[in-house]
Amino acid sequence: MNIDSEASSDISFDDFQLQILKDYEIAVTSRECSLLGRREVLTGKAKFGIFGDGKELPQLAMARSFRDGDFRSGYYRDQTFMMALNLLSPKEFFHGLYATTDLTKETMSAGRQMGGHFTTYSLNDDGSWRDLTKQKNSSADISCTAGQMPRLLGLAQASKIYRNVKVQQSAKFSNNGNEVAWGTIGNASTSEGVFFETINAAGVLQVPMVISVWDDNYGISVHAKHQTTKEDISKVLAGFQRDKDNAGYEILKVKGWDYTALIHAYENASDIARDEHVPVIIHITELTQPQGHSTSGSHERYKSEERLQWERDNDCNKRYREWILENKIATEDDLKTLEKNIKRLVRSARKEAWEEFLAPHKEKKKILVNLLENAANSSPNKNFITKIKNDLIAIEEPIKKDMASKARKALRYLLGESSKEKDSLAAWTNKFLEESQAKFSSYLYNEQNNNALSVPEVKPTYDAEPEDVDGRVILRDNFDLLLEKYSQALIFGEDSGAIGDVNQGLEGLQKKYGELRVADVGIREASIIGQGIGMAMRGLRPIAEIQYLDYIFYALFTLTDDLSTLLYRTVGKQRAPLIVRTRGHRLEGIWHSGSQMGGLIHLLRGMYILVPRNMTKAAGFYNTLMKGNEPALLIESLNGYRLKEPKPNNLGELSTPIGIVEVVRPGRDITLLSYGSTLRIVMQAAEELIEVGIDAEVVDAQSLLPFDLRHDLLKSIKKTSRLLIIDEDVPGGCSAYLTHEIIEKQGAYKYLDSAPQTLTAKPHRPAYATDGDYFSKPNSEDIFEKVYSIIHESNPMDFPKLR
Ligand SMILES: Cc1ncc(C[n+]2csc(CCOP(=O)(O)OP(=O)(O)O)c2C)c(N)n1
Ligand SMILES: [Mg+2]
Repeated sequence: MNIDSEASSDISFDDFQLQILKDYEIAVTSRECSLLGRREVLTGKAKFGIFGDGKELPQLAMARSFRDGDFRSGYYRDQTFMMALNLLSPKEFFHGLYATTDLTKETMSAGRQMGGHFTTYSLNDDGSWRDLTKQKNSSADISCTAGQMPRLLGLAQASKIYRNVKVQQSAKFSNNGNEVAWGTIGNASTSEGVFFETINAAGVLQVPMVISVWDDNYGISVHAKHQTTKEDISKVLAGFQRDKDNAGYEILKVKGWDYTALIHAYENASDIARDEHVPVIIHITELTQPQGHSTSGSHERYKSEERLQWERDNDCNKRYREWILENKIATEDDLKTLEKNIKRLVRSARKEAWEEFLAPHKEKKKILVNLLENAANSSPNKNFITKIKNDLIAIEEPIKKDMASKARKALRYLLGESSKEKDSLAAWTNKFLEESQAKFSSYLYNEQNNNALSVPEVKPTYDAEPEDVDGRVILRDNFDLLLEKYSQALIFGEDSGAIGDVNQGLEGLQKKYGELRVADVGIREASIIGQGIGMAMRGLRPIAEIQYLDYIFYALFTLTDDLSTLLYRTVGKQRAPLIVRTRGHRLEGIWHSGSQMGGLIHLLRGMYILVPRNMTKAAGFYNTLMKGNEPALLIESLNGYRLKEPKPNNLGELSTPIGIVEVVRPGRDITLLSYGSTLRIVMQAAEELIEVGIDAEVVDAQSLLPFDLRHDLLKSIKKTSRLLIIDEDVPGGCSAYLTHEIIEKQGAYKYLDSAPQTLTAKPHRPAYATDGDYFSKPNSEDIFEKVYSIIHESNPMDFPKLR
């Protein structure tokens, strides 16, 4: 549907005039920032710049319809929107460019993200939630094109849940689900698969989501003809348009320079999404890039002169200005004065930001110069240290690296000396490095005391004669209790609803808790995770199910780029305590092997990764996670659902501690570390080894991220002096990580009498069926022989060669 130009109907003409001029002021301010921003990069003060020029006008219209409680999930072009909502000042914009590490100045990420990545704060300094309904919210951007889409879905779905489910303590998160989630995306980024996946999912779910496509015909240098069928995303999406018989989308198409049409379209979209919970797509066409894509290149290289001229003529700010004059809303003189003032304001904002960026560095430089001078005067290497000092003095605009590097190099010239001047320099350097490092490395994990690591262990307790039940029953009954206890909790995944998951771990729970809290979803892993991220960011406690571990890779980018970095990239100001439930290990077949742990533990730093050996342990982990605030991936052992376990009588209460290993079989000759289903095979091998006189200690890792916070492995190795790590990942995968943890971090090498070893699956994907498994993954004979060979090597007399 095309929107005609028509004035906003809700306000008086005078107010509308004022609004127009206010918007013009913001448009010009934003543009001036972009123009000066590019210069800052070209003169070397900033490293990279990507700006919102050419996209100002539709963002002003979006801001006009954006209300308290709403959420944005967008991308790097949205500086004008943020400025319109007073969430970004010109000075903060420049701090973003310079990467100032002070969060009170670079309010988006304290310099962790490039400029152009926009965030608001959902959390107070103590980690408690702010009242999100009383502020305008922007979920923290990521750089990956279309990476904002999955999260957008969850942000929108939260409104649907809050409107239709009675959730306790929801006042800070929603007012009857009236909040809209606003997405923005570039035209070229709609080529990404996850764009279409999310669009489809939101149409199915019917959630209040308004997605704007800023269409400037290009994705860097690549024209729309290479990006989009028919070169027109709204034409492509036309089949999603709702009609009288079918739910779907409202699709609007507006020209990006047409102010009144934009205002009208956004008001319309807001009403439809907010009131009816129907998703809306707004395709904004005829946008431009006055300075090209980013500071990395110039668009003159790939745009024709004709196109460049068209962009100059149709620049939205220019056409807006012409429209203001034509309609006599202001005079040429009025606008010139306004523009001149804005230029001055932005220039002084830039200057102030640069001075503020430098001020703490200059302060530190002064101190360091002093320390270097003193150290030089007391050292036989005076000349060398003085040179370093003079080099530092010559740096007029010092950064942290300059100081760190000079101080550390100077200390090399003081090797072997002892003086109080040297001690002062060393102490200053240590403190400087520690303080600086924290600025770049804090908040990978929750550092507040509301984290899951501080949840105390509650051991399972049993009746005198406990019933032996299938593992899946333990999970099911525990999930039942969790859903009862936490009205914020909800579970969704492929086949999770009506049949209660493929292994009946949720059997009967949809009937009991309804289709919104225990839900079936489409086959679309990335947006399943997105649902979880977005809902968790709005105070819900989603458990997103990925049907089998092998299929998590369809969602891996969302997990690694978005979820794992959220706390870090917002310096602790946003979180998404999403629990990802999946099942794996010891499956059979190339795409059902279920054990690609190496990839996951490396790519998902920022999440917990838990690998319980049975369902009682798994239930305990879920209970622990619900009491904490961190995202986690929990892998249930697929072959454990039908294994009998004694049923604890404290389900819902028992809790497995995170980051703690468990010695499941004490022994004295060698430490065998494993996890998940493989652990059962290791236990079997340990029983066989005792028959040849080898007494193995078996340790269950249980928690890979974090691993063994108490360093219990070190204690075990001090006793046994030998270590074998067994898993079913590829060689050098998770077992290499565990080796690093134990040998390097825990320092266990000092206590080893044999080389630490690993026994893993083969490097290829596991072949199918029993023989495929036997010859692909470690079996009990492999384990027996490997242990035997280690013992044989150290004592060939008593343990002669086996074969
Ligand atoms: C997943 C991913 N692939 C590639 C890039 C590199 N990249 C950054 S912006 C961009 C073009 C995006 O074009 P469009 O979506 O039209 O947005 P525009 O910059 O034109 O507003 C590309 C390819 C990226 N950031 N992420
Ligand atoms: Mg584009």
